[in-house]
Amino acid sequence: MNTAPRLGIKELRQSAIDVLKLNDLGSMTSAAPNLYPHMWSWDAAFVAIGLARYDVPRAITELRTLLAAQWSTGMIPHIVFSDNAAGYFPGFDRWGTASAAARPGAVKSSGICQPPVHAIALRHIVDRGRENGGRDQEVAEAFLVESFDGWLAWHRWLAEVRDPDGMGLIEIHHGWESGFDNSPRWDGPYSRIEPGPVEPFTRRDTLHVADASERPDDAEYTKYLWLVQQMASVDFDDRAIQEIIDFRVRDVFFSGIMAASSDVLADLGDEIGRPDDAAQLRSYARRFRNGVASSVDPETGLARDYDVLAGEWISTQTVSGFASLIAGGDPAALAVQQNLLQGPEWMGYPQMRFPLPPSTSPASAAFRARTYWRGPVWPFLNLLLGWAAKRDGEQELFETLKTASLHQLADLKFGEYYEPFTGDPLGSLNQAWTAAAALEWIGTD
Ligand code: 2M8
Repeated sequence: MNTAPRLGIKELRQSAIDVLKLNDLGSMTSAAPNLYPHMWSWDAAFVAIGLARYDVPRAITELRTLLAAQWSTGMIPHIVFSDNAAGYFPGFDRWGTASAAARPGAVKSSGICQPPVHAIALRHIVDRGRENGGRDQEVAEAFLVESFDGWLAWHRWLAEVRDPDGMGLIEIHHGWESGFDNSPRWDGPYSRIEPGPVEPFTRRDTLHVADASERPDDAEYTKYLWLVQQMASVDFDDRAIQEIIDFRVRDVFFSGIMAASSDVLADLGDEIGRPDDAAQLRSYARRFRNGVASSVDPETGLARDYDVLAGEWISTQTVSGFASLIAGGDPAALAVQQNLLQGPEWMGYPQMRFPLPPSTSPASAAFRARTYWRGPVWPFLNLLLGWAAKRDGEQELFETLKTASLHQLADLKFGEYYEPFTGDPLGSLNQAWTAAAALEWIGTD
């Protein structure tokens, strides 16, 4: 049953396509027109999912551009810089990756990564290609064969370098790697950082939002830049970074994505006759699913990050606590999380404008309704949760997320994030992955 609101769907679809076109820089899509004038790794994957709904070859170009930035280690960098150097801080020069040995010389990129949602995007491209048939199918299947080794190297790097002890939890070295930049998840680890001298800087992000208090503050930015300087001091050699960096956290949401994505890539590997690689990817999927499961707090039912330097679990009420729903696994454990997610502290919180997960529970003291990763609702995350619900046969949760998302996005603003109680779009408008999420919701039954 399609419970999507009928009115305005055509207009929403066209507006979403217009937003992706507005952000189209040729062979990459900027994450947002002004605030983020470059390509971001996990944004690109969601953008590709949206593009695949109306232009399979263009979706392929998006992932191909990202993969061309892959480091020789296997790492996929979190920013691939466009030529618009002036628009964003920190830009390529400030990152200090120019002399990093593993960076492909022709492509300017940052030196950290983001969650590996890419195999999921590749799956969508192949599926859309097959549905359309003809030339779309041909190019999608050819791209799968062409790019498989790149994605495999990416997953191997994560498994070997970022989880060297096989805990099933990926270690990150910067809040930016999580994608949840200033989430309360990272308040503890950041509170213990005492930055050394940081070169002077002028931020640009605050120029592009209506209210600067929605963004992280200057003290937070100083720490973000300090970590970048620490990494640059060892030329972004990842193993050396682990020895010196002031931020070492095992990120449970990243790990949940790693589990889900490894399974997807394994299936794709099987389809192109790579059974050994598929078996290895399935073992990664099991390892990270178990890692996520082992982090669940028996008292709250939420999955937790682990602060390596402090030697303690991080207990916050953020949406990352639902990492098990992304990772998949034991149906009984998933049922607990599904109920929690739809319950009164999350989607069912009484004042919610739409029944969608806020990034931090309004029941938590850390909740801030308008501040970035501290409370607002993020449309791309809802799409990811919906995808996982569908995978696991949770049709009711899927329909709830879909209907609410389509209502939320009917404002045609494509906000980066939304105020949970008023439904106001916040951050950047015309955010690319929000438009992509709209296209994908419209396309799925
Ligand atoms: C935000 O992060 C960037 C840094 O990577 C920033 O604030 O400058 C996050 O929301 C991140 O998850 C996202 O990928 C990026 C681009 O949309 O913006």
